[in-house]
Amino acid sequence: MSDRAAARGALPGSRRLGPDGPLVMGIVNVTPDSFSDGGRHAHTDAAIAHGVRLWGEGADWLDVGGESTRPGAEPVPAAVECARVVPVIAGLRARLPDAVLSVDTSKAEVAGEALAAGATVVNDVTAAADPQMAPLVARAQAWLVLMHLRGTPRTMQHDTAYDDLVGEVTASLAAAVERVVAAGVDPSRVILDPGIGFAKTSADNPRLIAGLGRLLALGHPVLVGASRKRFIGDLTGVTDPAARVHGSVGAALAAVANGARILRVHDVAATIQALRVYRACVDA
Ligand code: HH2
Repeated sequence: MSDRAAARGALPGSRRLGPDGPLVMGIVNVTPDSFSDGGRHAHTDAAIAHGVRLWGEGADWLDVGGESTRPGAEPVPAAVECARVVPVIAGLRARLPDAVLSVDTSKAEVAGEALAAGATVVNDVTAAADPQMAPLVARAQAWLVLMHLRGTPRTMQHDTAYDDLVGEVTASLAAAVERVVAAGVDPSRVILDPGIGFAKTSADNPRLIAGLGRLLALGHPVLVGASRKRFIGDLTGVTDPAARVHGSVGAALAAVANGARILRVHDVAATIQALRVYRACVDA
C-alpha cells in the first residue's frame, strides 16, 4: 500500500468534500494575544460571528482556541480558557449543526467541557501530554489531533536542534499514538500534525512539509497548520502576519500536494479558491 493510501483513514464527517478532502479548518481564536489575530474575536459574540463567517466562506471545520500557543506565550488557567471557548463552541454548534468543531487545548479539563458543549475533536498541540487527556477522549469516543512540540510554547524556541528533523518528529508522533491508543483512544480517530513553527527553526518548516510522506506512512490522516506563521514572513519579507495570505496559500497547496488531508488556516476563502483550482488541474 502506498503512503497516501495508508493515510486515507476516515476523517470527521464533512458535508462538503469527498472522502479525500482536503478539509479546511478555519481558526477561531478567542484570545487577546494570538500572534496574528489576537483580540479580534476575543468576545463570545465576535468569535461566533467569525466562525459563522468562515463556515460561509466554505470551511468544513472550525477550531476554537482560548489560549495562545505563540512562542513565549504564558499559560492561561483552565477556568479562563473554558470561559472563552465553551460558549463559543455551544453557540457554533447551535448555529452550524453540520460543522466539525474542535477545541484547541492541551488541558483535559477544558477538552471535557468543550466536548460536552458540542465539539467532537480535541486538537492538542502537546500530543496529549496531560495524563487525563487520552482517557477523556477515549470515553467520549472523540477524535484527537496529536501535534509535535518540544517543551512548552514558552520554551520551545530554545529547543530546535535535530539530528534528523523529519525522522524525530515522526518517531515522537508514533510514540504518542501508541500511548493514546493504549489509553483507549480509537486509532481510526487519530490525526497527526508535524507542528509547523513549534520548536522548529524557520528553515525546518519547509523541510517538514516536504517530508510529510514519512509521517503519512504511520497510517493516520495528516493536518498541517502553516497559516501566517513566521517562516512565511522569513521567506517573503512580509512582517505583518495578516498580510501573509498568499504565502500561506502556497504552503497549504504544497502540504496538500505532499498528502495533507486537513489544512488549519486563518484565510478560508483564499485557501478554498486556490484548492478548487489546484484540484481541478490535478484531477483533470
Ligand atoms: N498552530 C497554532 C495553534 N494551534 N494546532 C495544530 N494542530 N497545528 C498548528 O499548527 C497549530 C495549532 C498557532 O496558530 P494560531 O492559533 O493562529 O496562533 P496562537 O497560538 O497565537 O493563538
